[in-house]
Amino acid sequence: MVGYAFMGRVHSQAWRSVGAFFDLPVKPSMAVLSGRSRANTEAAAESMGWASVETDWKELVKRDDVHLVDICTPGDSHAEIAIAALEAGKHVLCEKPLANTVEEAEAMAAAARAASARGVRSMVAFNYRRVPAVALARQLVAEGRLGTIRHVRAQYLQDWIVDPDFPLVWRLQKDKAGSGALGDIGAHIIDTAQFILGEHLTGVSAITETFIKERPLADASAGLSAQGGAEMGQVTVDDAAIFTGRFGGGAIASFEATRFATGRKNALRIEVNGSLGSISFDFESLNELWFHDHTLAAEEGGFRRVLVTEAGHPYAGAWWPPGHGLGYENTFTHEVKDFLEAISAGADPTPTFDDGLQVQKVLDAVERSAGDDSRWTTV
Ligand code: 4PW
Repeated sequence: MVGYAFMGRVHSQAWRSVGAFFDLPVKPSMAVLSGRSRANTEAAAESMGWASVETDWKELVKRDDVHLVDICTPGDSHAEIAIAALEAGKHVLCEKPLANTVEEAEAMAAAARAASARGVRSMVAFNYRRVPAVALARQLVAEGRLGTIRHVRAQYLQDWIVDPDFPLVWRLQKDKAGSGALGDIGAHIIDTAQFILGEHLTGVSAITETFIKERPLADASAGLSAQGGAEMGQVTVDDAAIFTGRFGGGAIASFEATRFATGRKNALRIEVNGSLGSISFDFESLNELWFHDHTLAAEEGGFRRVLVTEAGHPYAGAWWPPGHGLGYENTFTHEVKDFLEAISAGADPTPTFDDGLQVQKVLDAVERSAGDDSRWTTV
């Protein structure tokens, strides 16, 4: 694994626990963690269960005991690490968004296609696909239970940078993160919506906004919290992005990604309306999927709560008895489980780097539209 901050911690938890809950064809062994500071990387490796450390990811990629590289760094290093790892014959799991630009994502997808022909697999870490309720929503759509899809309403709402004194962490710097709320959390709702529908967005019209243009430089940061100093720096990404879009199958959609929705912590919400019914999901209640079956008599209709914790629900049976529920970390465990199974089966896992590239193209279309008075922009 490369990187040991927030994503590194949650991916480590997934690698540690996956073999205890799923009957796997191969057993992962956590060989080496890479980070720039030896002392910090050693401390992280010790607490998270990695057997050794490297201070240069290029050394990690060369090692014979490394068969899979998990990239948990900011977006500015994804392309270089992923392409080097794939060329060295290592399977690659890469955090989202796949890259900071479409050009980088194209190079990564090309490397992934070439590697796939040699049996080397890659996957982009859109973890919310692996929430049991989201996987169930996709099943219901695929089974036709919602009929023809007319509307998608997707939001990803957070509030962790509302305070103007919150420091300029890497997620607020274009050269590190590519974009702001758009790429960090908007990418998730784009992927989740496309996953549930099994279709792609074909065009968008967008606005973006940066509410706080300058912030204190960050002295230290961990996960989504940080301390700042007295010196100020420019915010170079969007704080919020809103866009409308159209899906290949004709559904129309609205998307909203913001870190300024006070009171909303990690509210990834999606509602889909079809001719035969609707589903509604909110990550802040991740064990629930709300389902309205429009084929019922009007007197019996209405949204009902499906508690997605039954053994027959996607992923849920491997964990706890019905009603005991899962959390954020479990979605990453499901991700690595599916990745290991695909490697073992000799198949490309999803989402592929081509899927990551397609999301990157949507992000790019959103930015182009927002920069051109919300002009309708083809993906
Ligand atoms: O990928 C996203 C992150 O970058 C996460 O799912 C949530 O938003 C938590 O942190 C950020």
